[in-house]
Amino acid sequence: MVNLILFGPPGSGKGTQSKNIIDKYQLIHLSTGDLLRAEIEKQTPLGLEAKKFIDQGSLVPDEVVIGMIGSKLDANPDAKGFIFDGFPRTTAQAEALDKLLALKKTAISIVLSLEVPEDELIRRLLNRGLTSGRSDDANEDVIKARIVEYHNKTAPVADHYAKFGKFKRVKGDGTVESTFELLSKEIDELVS
Ligand code: B4P
Repeated sequence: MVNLILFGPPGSGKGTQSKNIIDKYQLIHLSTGDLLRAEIEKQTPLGLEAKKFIDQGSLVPDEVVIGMIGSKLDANPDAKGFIFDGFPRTTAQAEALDKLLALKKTAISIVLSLEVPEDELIRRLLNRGLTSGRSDDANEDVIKARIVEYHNKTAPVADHYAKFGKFKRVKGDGTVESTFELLSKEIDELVS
């Protein structure tokens, strides 16, 4: 079983590359951003609560996203593997994920971290905000708040997996195609 974490700051290409990876490697895609936006769209109590955080560029509380991921893992008992996109975003989430996977007698295979300079992240997200309708892409202040959250709360997740030799940086500022080639090279080594 191959379990990947696609890691990186907002706008680094996690969602974009996940789509390519699931097509090529038949992994189950678990994106906490997509799951939260679906809850917001349906106006569920969880979605209404999460929206308050997302609109400000803050992370949603750990227990909310950990619960969502736990349910999705249980719902896919026959999966060949998972790609975690946008999760874990805190060390507490990483520890919870490790425990959830251990219960299923599996573990994270590798964390692939997309490295993109900050000015390019801001440019991409503002550009997406022109058409996405996403409140968190709409203005530069919220985008900068998301990047600050990333440095304060998410970047330490890299150390958590580096300790186990499971963290790999990948250049993410090329084209979508060239970045996918670099990621594929890493994943091919795992599946071969
Ligand atoms: P996410 O949906 O995960 O948002 P993201 O990080 O902005 O998305 P992503 O990184 O996948 O976007 P991509 O680069 O592919 O989270 C949104 C919010 O939900 C968070 O801020 C937080 O509030 C909450 N949340 C989610 N998960 C959480 C968790 N685990 N814990 C707590 N809170 C959580 O795409 C960006 C743009 O760049 C696109 O327009 C794309 O087309 C473009 N792009 C991508 N690659 C490119 C390339 N190579 N060249 C040019 N443009 C490119």
